Amino acid sequence: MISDLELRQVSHALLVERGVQLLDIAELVLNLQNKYIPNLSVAECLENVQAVLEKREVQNAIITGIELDKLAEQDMLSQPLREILTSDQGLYGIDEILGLSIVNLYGSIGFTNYGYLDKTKPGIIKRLDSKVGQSCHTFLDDIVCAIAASAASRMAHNDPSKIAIVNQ
Ligand SMILES: [Ca+2]
Repeated sequence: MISDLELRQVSHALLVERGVQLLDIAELVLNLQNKYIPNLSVAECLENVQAVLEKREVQNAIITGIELDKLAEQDMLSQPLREILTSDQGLYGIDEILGLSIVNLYGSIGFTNYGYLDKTKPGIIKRLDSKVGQSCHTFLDDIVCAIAASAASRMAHNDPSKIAIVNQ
């Protein structure tokens, strides 16, 4: 069986390989929370992102989603899935469900943030969403939104004084 350490390293390396740095995700968290939490630092956001990435469920979602994105890019999926993924069809929805499987681990606050990031597409999400060449990020954009939303939720749950304001 793959060890915890190996799975963590592989999932992290996959994010980096696909152009996502943990700092990019931390900046999404900062963007979500800095209007509610005064003096929030990017370091605190990064710490929460790293904690989310420690979970095996999150690592499994990362390696599964990114693998499908890569297979779509390499033309190695059968139809109609290949076409659905390369054109990022809005009605597919399984990419969002995979993201939700991450958000689910962190309580209800994460859902609002997940929806907000998916709709507004700030920072790295926008970059992933703009198609460059043959790149396919159908799953990755939702995974990144979900990690950021989960990190924000984790932060709020760890400090109950922040729950009410974040939930507004
Ligand atoms: Ca997507």
